[in-house]
Amino acid sequence: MARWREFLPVTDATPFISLNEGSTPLIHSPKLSARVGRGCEVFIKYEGLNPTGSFKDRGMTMALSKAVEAGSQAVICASTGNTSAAAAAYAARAGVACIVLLPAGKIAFGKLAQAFMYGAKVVAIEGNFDDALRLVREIGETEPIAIVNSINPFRLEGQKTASFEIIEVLGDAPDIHVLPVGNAGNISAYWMGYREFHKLGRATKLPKMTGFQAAGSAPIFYGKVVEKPDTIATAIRIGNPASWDMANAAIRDSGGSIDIVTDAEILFAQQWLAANEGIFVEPASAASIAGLFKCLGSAPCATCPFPQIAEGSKIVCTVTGHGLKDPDIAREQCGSVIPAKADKTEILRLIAG
Ligand code: AN7
Repeated sequence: MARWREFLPVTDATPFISLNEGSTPLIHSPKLSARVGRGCEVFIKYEGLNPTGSFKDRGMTMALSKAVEAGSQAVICASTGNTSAAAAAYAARAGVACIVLLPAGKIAFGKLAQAFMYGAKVVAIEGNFDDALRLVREIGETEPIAIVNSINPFRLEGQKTASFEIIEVLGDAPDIHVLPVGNAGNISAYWMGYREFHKLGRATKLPKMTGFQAAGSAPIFYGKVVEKPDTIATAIRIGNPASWDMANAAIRDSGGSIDIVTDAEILFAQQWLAANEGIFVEPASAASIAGLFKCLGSAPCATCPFPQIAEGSKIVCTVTGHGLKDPDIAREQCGSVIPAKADKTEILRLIAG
């Protein structure tokens, strides 16, 4: 991300706490392009290939750099898993302490393993992400600990660089950008990045920002706080998003939409993407692909931008985190082996069946 420094709130005095995040591949999907039809092209921004396996690294390099610049000795965040993994890694890199508040029992195992290995202090609270974020805000008021959740504005500054990379590769902004929405920081950050490059003349247009929430955790779609959010996509199990207003503005100002996808649709899309394009993402990330399928199906939302899509449009779907983050889902969904003796004849018989 160092190459975007001139667009980031850093000076020569800012230390550069980095693990070479960003510059993730924008992968063309022939199969999804064919499904959209009319000469449209679909690209997948594979954010699972960041150093800790999610897009959170883009924001965390900035948050930790600024925290260290300000003299912080410790950082804290609430998380559904990926923010804590990134915070723990960048804090380790910076040599500062890291405390993470997680909703007990609702964190995918890969993410928990990361927080442990990077040496964070892991606190599992009885409550959901929204409770954890409220506690982090309270702790930040009285303790000398820097908050590195996306209420820290440097996080979104870092995350906006994904838009820059997309414009760089496509030569312009896409027409539609589809992404999962949880705490709503990422959709706000992408919109910030697109507008910034548009203003600078590096893009001639702005994409319609099209967000998807899990049906059981969809406060923005329903327009009200969800007290008990629920979804298999634990990363986006959030009932009161921190960047709610910014996300609404991005959706409204871009002519985009916000819609929901069910857990079944998410799991189908996750398996479809892995089995058909070789891209393995975690369930929350698959919400964007599930959303694309919904847009193309018989029941898109009232403001869906796809029915009006022009011939040859470019669509980008962000997939936010790596599939290995949540190994239990893979085991539950499709984990079956074929037991066999170490015998060639038997193996050939079994694989032919
Ligand atoms: C894989 O880690 O909120 O709408 O605490 O991990 O910007 O919140 C994670 C969110 C999408 C939603 N996909 O992004 C956390 C956390 C994945 C995620 C989202 C998250 P935002």
